[in-house]
Amino acid sequence: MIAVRRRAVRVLLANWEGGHTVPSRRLYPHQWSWDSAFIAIGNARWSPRRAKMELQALFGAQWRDGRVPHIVFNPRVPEEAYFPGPRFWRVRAPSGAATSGIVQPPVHALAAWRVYRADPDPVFLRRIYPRLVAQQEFLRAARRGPDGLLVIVHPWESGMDNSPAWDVPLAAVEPTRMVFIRRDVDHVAAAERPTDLDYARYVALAAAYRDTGYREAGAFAVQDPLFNTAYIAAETALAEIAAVLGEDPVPHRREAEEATAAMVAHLYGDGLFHARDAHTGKPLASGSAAGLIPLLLPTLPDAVADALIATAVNRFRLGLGPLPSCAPDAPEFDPTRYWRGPSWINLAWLLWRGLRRRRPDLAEAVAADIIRTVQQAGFREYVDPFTLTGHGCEDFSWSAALAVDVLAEHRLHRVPAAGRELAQQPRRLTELDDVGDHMFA
Ligand code: 2M8
Repeated sequence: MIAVRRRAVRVLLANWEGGHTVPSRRLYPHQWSWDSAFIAIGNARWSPRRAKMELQALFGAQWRDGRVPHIVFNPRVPEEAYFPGPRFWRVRAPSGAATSGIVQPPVHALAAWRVYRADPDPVFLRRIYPRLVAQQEFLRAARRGPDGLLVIVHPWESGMDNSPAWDVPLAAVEPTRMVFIRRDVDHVAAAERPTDLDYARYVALAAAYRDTGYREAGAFAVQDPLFNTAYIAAETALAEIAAVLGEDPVPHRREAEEATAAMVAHLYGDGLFHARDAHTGKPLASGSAAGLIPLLLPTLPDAVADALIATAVNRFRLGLGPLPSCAPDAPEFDPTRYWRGPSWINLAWLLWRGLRRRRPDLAEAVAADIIRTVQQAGFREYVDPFTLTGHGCEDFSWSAALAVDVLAEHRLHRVPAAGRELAQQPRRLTELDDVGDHMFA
């Protein structure tokens, strides 16, 4: 276990850019929004200082309207290193940083709250709170429909880019005629990534949104259960943060309750939450694991939670192996292609958090699978849920960070006594010593 934690911290150190962490040195050489939240959650366990810097760097590129862009570009990285880069997005944050103009699931308040819990620093909390509130206000102002649900305008905003849930709405998007060079397939086998046709549609959608000044949804407008859950979990975390800061937590709690009720009313059916096409009002039934993530919500009705758990066990094989990103019985399931079946540690982590209160036994199984995955495959971007063979890039930051978080929680009651004593001894790790981080805190 200690070896896993050390290896994970080494990945995080190697991907550290001095103020933020890249998801992967070659495939994703800039700062990504929800990656940074997951990275901060893991870093809080060994270097709260880096965890705070990570979130502060991201929110340093927040736009005036409150949006937190999904990529903050590193000016030292050449344009050709990643597509679509700054020349495509053509926009800068007030800080001067080149950014993208779309967003990702707002898991940052949850991250900030966990960072504070690991290192109760009121100055950090006081600084970040208004920024987190502004992030939520942007989503309410720009993305909320009359039914109370948030809309995403690009598959990249879901974080689960080529999820089978997007197949139908994406098919309605006219692929771009622009000539572009994909950089992702220089680093990862094309068979594990979205197709060229998917990419031509992603680019068309992003360009169309850009051309409205990043204001008007185009052909793709969907209500995603994961994105909406992240938003509600953020309100729940903001209520905790507000209470510490002497602000009023009640509006955050009320918002979380109302938005949960809206999700149940509009996105729930047959034991799983489903995305919905905001243009047509039609559900996008897909077997995506995004539909299980609402288990995170504290005011989810018990009957709904029980049904989700039954689905997780029966359709997603929970307890038998790592969580697939798509139910293996769905016709679109592909165990090695990106978000269409492989197991991703961030989804497993969210489910782990969601199961802890209701089904600690299953939560324990999910946590054990996360650790088994990284022990067997290393910190790969995703793994085949049946064979645990690693796919996508290596040394992927959130796989390392979230494994550190899971281990931190499990360590004291899972690691045998001798291991525990060892863990409490100071260790020499010179890269860490000089910055005051604490490997085994
Ligand atoms: C993937 O998405 C980017 C586009 O944002 C890409 O494929 O180039 C997704 O897995 C996304 O969830 C993740 O945040 C990003 C960086 O890890 O990579």
